[in-house]
Amino acid sequence: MLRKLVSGLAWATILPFSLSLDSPRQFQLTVTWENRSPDGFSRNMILVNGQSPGPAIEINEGEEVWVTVLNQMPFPTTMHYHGIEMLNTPWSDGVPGVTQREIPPGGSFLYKWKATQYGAYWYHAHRHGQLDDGQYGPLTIHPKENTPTPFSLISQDRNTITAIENAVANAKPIQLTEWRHLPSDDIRKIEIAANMEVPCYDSLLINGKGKVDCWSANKTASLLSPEQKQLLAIIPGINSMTAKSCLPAVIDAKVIAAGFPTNISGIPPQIFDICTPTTGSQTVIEIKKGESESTARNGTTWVALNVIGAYSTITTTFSIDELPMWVYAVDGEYIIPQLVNAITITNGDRYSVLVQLNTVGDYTIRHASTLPVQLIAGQATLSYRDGREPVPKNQTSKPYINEGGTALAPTVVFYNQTMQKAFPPSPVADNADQTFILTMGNTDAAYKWALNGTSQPQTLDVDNPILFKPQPNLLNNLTITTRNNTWIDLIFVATHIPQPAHPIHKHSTKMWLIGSGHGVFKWPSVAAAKQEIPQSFNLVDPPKRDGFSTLDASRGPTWTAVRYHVTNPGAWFLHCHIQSHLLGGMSIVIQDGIDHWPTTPPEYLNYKG
Ligand SMILES: *[C@@H]1O[C@H](CO)[C@@H](O)[C@H](O)[C@H]1NC(C)=O
Ligand SMILES: *[C@@H]1O[C@H](CO)[C@@H](O)[C@H](O)[C@H]1NC(C)=O
Ligand SMILES: *[C@@H]1O[C@H](CO)[C@@H](O)[C@H](O)[C@H]1NC(C)=O
Ligand SMILES: *[C@@H]1O[C@H](CO)[C@@H](O)[C@H](O)[C@H]1NC(C)=O
Ligand SMILES: *[C@@H]1O[C@H](CO)[C@@H](O)[C@H](O)[C@H]1NC(C)=O
Ligand SMILES: *[C@@H]1O[C@H](CO)[C@@H](O)[C@H](O)[C@H]1NC(C)=O
Ligand SMILES: *[C@@H]1O[C@H](CO)[C@@H](O)[C@H](O)[C@H]1NC(C)=O
Ligand SMILES: *[C@@H]1O[C@H](CO)[C@@H](O)[C@H](O)[C@H]1NC(C)=O
Ligand SMILES: [Cu+2]
Repeated sequence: MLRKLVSGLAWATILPFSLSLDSPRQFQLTVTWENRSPDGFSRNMILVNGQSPGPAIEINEGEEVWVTVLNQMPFPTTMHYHGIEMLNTPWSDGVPGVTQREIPPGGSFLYKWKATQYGAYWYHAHRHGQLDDGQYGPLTIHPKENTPTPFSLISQDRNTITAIENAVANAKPIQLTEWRHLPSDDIRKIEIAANMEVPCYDSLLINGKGKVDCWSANKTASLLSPEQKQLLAIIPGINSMTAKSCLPAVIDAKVIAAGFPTNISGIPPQIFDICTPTTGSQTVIEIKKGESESTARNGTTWVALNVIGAYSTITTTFSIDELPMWVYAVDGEYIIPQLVNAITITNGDRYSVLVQLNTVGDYTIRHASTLPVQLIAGQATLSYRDGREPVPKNQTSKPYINEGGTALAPTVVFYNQTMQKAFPPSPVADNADQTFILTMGNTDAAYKWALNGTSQPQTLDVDNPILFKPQPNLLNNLTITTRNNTWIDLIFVATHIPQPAHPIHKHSTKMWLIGSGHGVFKWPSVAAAKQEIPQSFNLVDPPKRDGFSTLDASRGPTWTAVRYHVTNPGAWFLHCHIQSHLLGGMSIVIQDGIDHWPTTPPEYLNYKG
């Protein structure tokens, strides 16, 4: 509160409505459909207040937040606040057909919620593939005073800790995305016509900037993983990736289409085969020595970054040349810090990291895909300057990873989620009250997916959101129902082989990853499985997040078990965060706390635009 009062003083005279400390923090996000060229190629895309990524929403824990979304696009939309639990405000979660009606062209919607958490979050569209068209931005919540922090585990020096705290209070978002030259709805049409996903991108962006980088056949060949070599060998005569460093469509049709009939003849050649380089542009994060209070007395400057995996499909390796990173928070919550050189990042992930700058210079920030379907990488620059020292000439930083996302030396340490420990500890219940086993896989086409045997229709019944009228006894493979204050196990089983890892995201409250393994999950519950394979479970101090990747099932069946506590009644979406899987139907709705169902306020219930 103190911080807000101080920073609010300057505005008090011009913004009379914000005089009261209890008045909500108000933001207006205007979304438009306009021509821009993030990677040097011009196309129509979604801007939020004239930019993509959209402006940062920065608030303090405990504040009421009002976000007005004004839709000035020629199609409907919604806005979701990824990782925000929406305590007692499920109608502001932003999922069309689950929590609200769509915002029509020309319409607006007032999202009201309370910041009951702290840390790094993000907002993004939750309609069709609009996230891929640029509708996303960072959301940062500063913790309440006296929130215990893990920084004394990084340094015991009081002055250094103060520099770290100042860096963290000014954490800079690093938003990572793929980019395509065709709008998401066009890509979807191509996928449906081909009866197959087309996971081949034009560029990778960092904070909305990048370039089309066409690699020589030699460079691509030198980066091939053993798995990619194996895949290329499937069809005789094909032994190289395409000009965009993608697996050729014929190989995808054989492998990822998993036996379904496909028709690749209608796929435009620029999707897989034609690469036209651009100059593009690059994000530069400028840090000046001594300019902010994050420079310690001994001259070291600390920088905090909120790294956000805003990806559509890929998983990457993220790294900053020469700069080890202290990972101090994951999905918004503090952890016991891990000192690493690289982090594997997937769709929806947030990693808050601290780096220490001792020498002026330019340090390259990198992300590189690790999925077999494409070799692709992107860069930004962390530029550290001191007014008194000369700028180094022609300096290039030394990378930890290559453009295939692989460590360049055995000493490169990756972030290890298995070792993730909440700070302070966040215990999980010993037993679950209810278990749901959810199968993952395709249904009747290679572009259709399901969380339990039934694909969610591409558009839910957008005019009749489930929140407004829950159905307690629904047994349709697409809905699960719980009672408030119970513990729930969700066991995701990949039985159809092959299938990739799925980054499963749950709306509202977070989950604990209590176990995972290879093979078939042949037990009715975690309790039963634990009797036989106790080493596959951690119920003592498991990682807690709002999204977990299931285990890769390209070679055999796998299972992944998460547990969560029902504390916030409402209709919550549970889905794969790979956009083509989500659009292909890989989602279910959880009717949490059916016995304490919230009453939707009339302005949401009667919303028409
Ligand atoms: C590509 O690699 C081959 C084999 O390693 C080599 O002979 C050739 O000179 C390389 N071409 C270029 C353009 O670097
Ligand atoms: C395959 O796609 C092409 C181009 O879209 C179309 O003309 C053709 O009819 C399709 N073939 C089949 C068997 O569906
Ligand atoms: C300043 O202190 C930190 C540890 O608190 C240390 O890692 C760093 O190397 C020091 N910087 C200089 C320039 O000595
Ligand atoms: C800078 O480096 C590039 C490539 O490493 C080299 O071609 C160029 O001559 C260098 N320029 C100067 C001024 O040293
Ligand atoms: C991650 O940590 C776990 C538990 O300490 C360990 O078993 C595993 O080998 C580690 N993974 C990697 C890739 O280092
Ligand atoms: C649920 O999915 C299974 C396939 O896994 C299917 O056999 C069953 O009919 C579905 N149930 C309903 C109610 O749709
Ligand atoms: C998932 O599908 C199985 C098999 O059809 C079914 O028995 C089970 O009830 C379904 N689960 C849910 C939550 O719908
Ligand atoms: C749901 O249960 C949680 C945990 O016991 C409790 O804090 C909350 O007040 C309950 N919500 C309602 C609406 O009863
Ligand atoms: Cu998926």
